[in-house]
Amino acid sequence: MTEKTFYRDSWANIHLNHIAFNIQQLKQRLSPDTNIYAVVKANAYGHGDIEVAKTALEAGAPRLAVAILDEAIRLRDAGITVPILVMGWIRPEDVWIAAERDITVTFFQKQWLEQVKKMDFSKPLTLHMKWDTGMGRIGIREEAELIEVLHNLNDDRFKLEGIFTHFATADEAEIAYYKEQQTRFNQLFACFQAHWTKPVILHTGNSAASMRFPEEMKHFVRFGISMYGLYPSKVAKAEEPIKLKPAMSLHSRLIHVKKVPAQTAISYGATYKTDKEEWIGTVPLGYADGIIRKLQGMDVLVNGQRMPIVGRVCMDQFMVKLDQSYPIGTLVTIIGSQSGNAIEMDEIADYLDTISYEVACTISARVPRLYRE
Ligand code: PMH
Repeated sequence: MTEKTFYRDSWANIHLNHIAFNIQQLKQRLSPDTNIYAVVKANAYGHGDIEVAKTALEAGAPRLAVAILDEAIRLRDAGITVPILVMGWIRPEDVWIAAERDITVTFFQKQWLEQVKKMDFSKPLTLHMKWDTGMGRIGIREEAELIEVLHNLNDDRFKLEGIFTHFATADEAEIAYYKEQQTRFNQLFACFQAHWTKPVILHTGNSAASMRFPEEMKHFVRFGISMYGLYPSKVAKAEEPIKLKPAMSLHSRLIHVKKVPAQTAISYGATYKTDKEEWIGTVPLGYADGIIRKLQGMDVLVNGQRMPIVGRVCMDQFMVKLDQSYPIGTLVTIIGSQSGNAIEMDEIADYLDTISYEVACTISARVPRLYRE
């Protein structure tokens, strides 16, 4: 794989072989009748959409899913020809390009179908219908709504290929609400079958549902976070239904090291003052790279040991309190392992009171991704 040249000492390693490994783990857990949509939205959760998509396809996930139309078009432009599902809402006036590029789109509104029927496009439009069984985000909720929408599928250009729903709590210890969503899906499906005879493919599960309840999955699952080697929740991590290998690590190097006396202020606002004489290192990563300001106080690894970020994180740099002098160029690991010590993305997520999904997506485009096989 060719890599773009870059001129900075900060980068993310993306282990594509780990992505392939994670897909294989899930495949072994699923019934052979259940296939995988590799979810590569948001630049593959920050990992690089095209590289991850190609790896996932080679590893045996035959289809891709994204959130928005532009993401699907990017994959088509990269020469990817497999089915791609846009899971979010698209504007009726944009369906022509979805049809043109053979991109599957999601629908759930009667009004949307009415508008699309008036649009000027000739190629077939492949559709997946979204049901809101309890997520409360997008989708058909009621049987009457479903029947009305089915009546509006009277256009020769429409091809209803699939139906899907999304679980709100499949990663939690308490599974009653997950079960309710299953029940609601089955009720809507019974209604659907009474009004529609052609075959459709069904997909319900995300990472959590597919690894925790594999026998309940339908024709496909939509595999996102765990394809990247991260568990969807602490509950899923403790249960460990499949083994995962994190695909992303984040590294930089010390670009400046200095010994400062007690009472020396570090960074904007002078919020940190040294207690005594201290070694301070400067790392060329900042909030513009996704090292957000709230990470002040979080540890990074230097020489295999934990050292805290001190003072406010700047746009392009942060400072770290070192235990001794280190040469310029010393490796700093923000996410990943060094000489047996590790800082997982989950630990950063906990520190920020968020989830690993958000940490991964926040690593900005300015950080080069290096693809490792
Ligand atoms: N399907 C849909 C419709 C989704 O929105 C997502 C993730 C997935 C599948 C994959 O889920 P997983 O990553 O847990 O496997 N969507 C989001 C979201 O909207 N916010 O966080 C994750």
